[in-house]
Amino acid sequence: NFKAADEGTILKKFSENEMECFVKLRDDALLPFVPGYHGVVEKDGESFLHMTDLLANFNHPNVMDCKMGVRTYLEEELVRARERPKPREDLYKKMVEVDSNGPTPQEHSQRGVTKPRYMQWRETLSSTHTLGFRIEGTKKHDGTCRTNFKKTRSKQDVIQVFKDFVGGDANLIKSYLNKLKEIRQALNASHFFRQHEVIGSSLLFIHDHTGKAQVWIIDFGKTTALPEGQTLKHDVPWQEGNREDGYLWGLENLFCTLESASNE
Ligand code: 4IP
Ligand code: ADP
Ligand code: MN
Repeated sequence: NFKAADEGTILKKFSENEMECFVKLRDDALLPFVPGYHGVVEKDGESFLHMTDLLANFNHPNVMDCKMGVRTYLEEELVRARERPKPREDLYKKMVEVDSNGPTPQEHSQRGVTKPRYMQWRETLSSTHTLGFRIEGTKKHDGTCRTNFKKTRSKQDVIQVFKDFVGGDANLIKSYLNKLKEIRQALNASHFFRQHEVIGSSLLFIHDHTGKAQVWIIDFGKTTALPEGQTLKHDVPWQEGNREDGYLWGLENLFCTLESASNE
């Protein structure tokens, strides 16, 4: 999905929706917290979004991707699956790999699960439903990657992953907490945030051995504008039809979780 580009920049596979978000973010309070956007680029017959490489100012960075919100799929995907269910074998296989008892007897016999069914299963297995965010993956300075967080659900489990991620450095946790405060302020001031359903977006945590730490808002592939005049609160429960994403509730829980980690 990504390609290297000129010094300090990267290319991400083009998405119309994500491009529109980057354009709207150009004059929004969130601009300082999203990757710099440098337009659309064609390469080898494919289109890409050209953006700043957030890792460029670090040496041997440690990176963590936290997917925000209580819901990770669009309401329209739910409607589609209900009207015209399309069981997918790839998602069935991913489910069985984690838990052979995950699929229902019917799903086993058809060797397929629908996309929202798979996404909901992922949400309840991880901390998405209980905390409003989940850890997707980490990459440490030594190159080791971890993506086996599908069952990381309890607050205590999340605390442990964060403590390991910062190598037990409480100052790094404090720096991250300050960054999250800045992001919360920017979200509260953002018109873009009020007017969009933010689904599948992540906070990208980056630090290195110098103690430098940053948090970025990334991935607007499924961030969708609401109808004119409509806004979201982002901190109330989702019920089908209200399009709420639980982003601010998740941010609050993430903040409390990091505070607990820094006090341990
Ligand atoms: C993936 O599940 C992620 O949720 C993807 O989201 C999602 O892509 C995939 O849906 C889904 O299979 P795992 O993480 O368990 O592998 P992201 O790209 O944000 O990680 P979408 O297109 O929903 O963003 P499909 O339909 O692409 O398979
Ligand atoms: P996808 O839509 O495929 O999920 P994301 O935008 O979430 O793509 O990016 C996937 C991963 O790529 C992130 O977890 C992060 O590690 C890396 N990444 C994304 N954007 C950037 C960026 N601007 N600079 C550096 N790394 C990035
Ligand atoms: Mn993503």
